[in-house]
Amino acid sequence: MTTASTATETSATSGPETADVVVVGAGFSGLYALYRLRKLNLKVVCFEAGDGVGGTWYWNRYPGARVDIESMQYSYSFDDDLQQEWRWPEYFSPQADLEGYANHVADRFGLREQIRFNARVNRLRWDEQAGRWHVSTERGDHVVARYIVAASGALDATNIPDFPGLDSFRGEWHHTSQWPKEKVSFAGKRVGLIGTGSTGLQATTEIGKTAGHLYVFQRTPAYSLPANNRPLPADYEREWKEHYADRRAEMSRNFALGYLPVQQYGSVFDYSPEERTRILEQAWAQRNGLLFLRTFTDTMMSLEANEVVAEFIRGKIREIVKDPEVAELLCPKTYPVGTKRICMDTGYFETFNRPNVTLVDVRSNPITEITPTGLRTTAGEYDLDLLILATGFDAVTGSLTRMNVTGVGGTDLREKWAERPTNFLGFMVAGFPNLFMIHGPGSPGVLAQMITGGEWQVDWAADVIQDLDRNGYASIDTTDAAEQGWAAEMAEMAAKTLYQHANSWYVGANIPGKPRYFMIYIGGFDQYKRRCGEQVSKGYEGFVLTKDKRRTA
Ligand code: N01
Repeated sequence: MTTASTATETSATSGPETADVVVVGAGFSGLYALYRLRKLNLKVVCFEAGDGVGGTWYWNRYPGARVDIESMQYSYSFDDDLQQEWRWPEYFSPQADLEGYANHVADRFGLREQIRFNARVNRLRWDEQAGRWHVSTERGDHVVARYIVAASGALDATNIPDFPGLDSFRGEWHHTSQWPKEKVSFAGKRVGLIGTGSTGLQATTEIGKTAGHLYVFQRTPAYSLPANNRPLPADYEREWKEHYADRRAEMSRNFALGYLPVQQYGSVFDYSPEERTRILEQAWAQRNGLLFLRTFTDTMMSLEANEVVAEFIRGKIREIVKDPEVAELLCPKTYPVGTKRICMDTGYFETFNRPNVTLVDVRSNPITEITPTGLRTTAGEYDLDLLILATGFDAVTGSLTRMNVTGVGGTDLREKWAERPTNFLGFMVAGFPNLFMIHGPGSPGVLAQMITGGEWQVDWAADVIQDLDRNGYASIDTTDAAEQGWAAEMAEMAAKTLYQHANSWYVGANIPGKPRYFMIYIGGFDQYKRRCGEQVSKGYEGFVLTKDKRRTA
């Protein structure tokens, strides 16, 4: 631990409202942060851009939006009464049920009164002299706080590609993550949908059922597995509830914070081609989505092993899709399976057997412009009444860099991260004291089950805040050296995996000009927790703690 002793006088408090902590975002992590920090008797204010709670599950209300982790797991663990009383109707919940759950939690724990809704944070400024953060919102709030917990979301900052002519489109258009609350009708309409990631697949499947005609503009095909979603049987729910404590404990100890009671079969190459196919067929039929990738131990470690699994999935696509040309276009061939977030679907490939659905290859014939009446590619023109952008997010860093954050010496976070989003332990950025990121770059965030991961990160930040207060420290920062060490540790682990072989949002490749860098800590949540714990137990090694002069004088 390094300690410094700089002036930490308080700014005049007669001006803006003051708080101990400002939480940015009332998604699942933000709600838990409110709950947890309030227990420390801190004054906490939460700013939320939307008019309701739920974060991702508030914004992404497009048709077909559904989680890809079982709801018995993808839910809060902090309160046993909550997890015993809440009932999930299906294995994988639709958006409405997740938003309903977030609202229930906000009401049950009385969190709503501390949340300022319709208040998008558009400025975070560190005042070095006072040792305080100034937080401003688009609607004019100004709060001065000691700490920030940025629970602003890893998949929050919308990516709207710079399509020429988008503003000229005379029909209705929506990005899937800013979907209107009012029902959008597709009946009798010519609908265009750009993007075939997890969102595009789910939306296509649902919209294809009712659209007059649906054109799906695909640049890169996705690997997708059957979700095998269905109503949650009562005995399954009962069994989970009886064993919740043990299962949560088991989940908290593993790589992805998931409950993974499935057999792994060793290397793909331990088996003959016939045996592999038999094992994969069984997994395809029985394993819910993501567990399929765990069938063999080397799928995510060896290109050759990965290709066996990838080709099995292509075989399934060719079986399902009747038109062989369309099937071939839907087969992903340019990146290993699992190196972009694997999708889960309920009839996506079957959708392309419908007469009212057309797949358009915009890899060979790129989109050139949006016109007042539709969309033009280098090969043709499509008349549309409704256009949907399922074009993803400026992931992991976007929600932070778009907030206009300045730290010590007025350093702008965007400039600091121009080459790569350096930080220490995925929690803190050097020169931006007292700002804790949740699910930010450098953390396992999106590669683990995010509700439980968020709970753990919030707990860590809350424990640190408590520790600082107890020991008379005013601020915590980290150092460039610590950041470099963490970056090297992350890069070394990422280099051993296949993730570098895909142009994914994990590496920022989906945003023009974004530095290409594997932003996620890939060592697993179990190892991540150990590493964070080690740094604290070694006396906050890698951090700089500054004494509160008023308390030591
Ligand atoms: O976004 P994406 P998403 N011209 O970035 C295409 C989570 N999630 O919202 O691949 C044409 O994956 C782009 O093409 P390409 C999950 O973690 C979870 O679908 O860049 N196309 C791609 O096809 C997921 O990974 C759930 O060539 C353009 C698509 O748009 C993450 O959110 C559900 C284009 C974007 O795909 C993001 O998923 C939904 C252009 N200019 C989301 N620009 C579940 O829990 C982009 N594209 C199930």
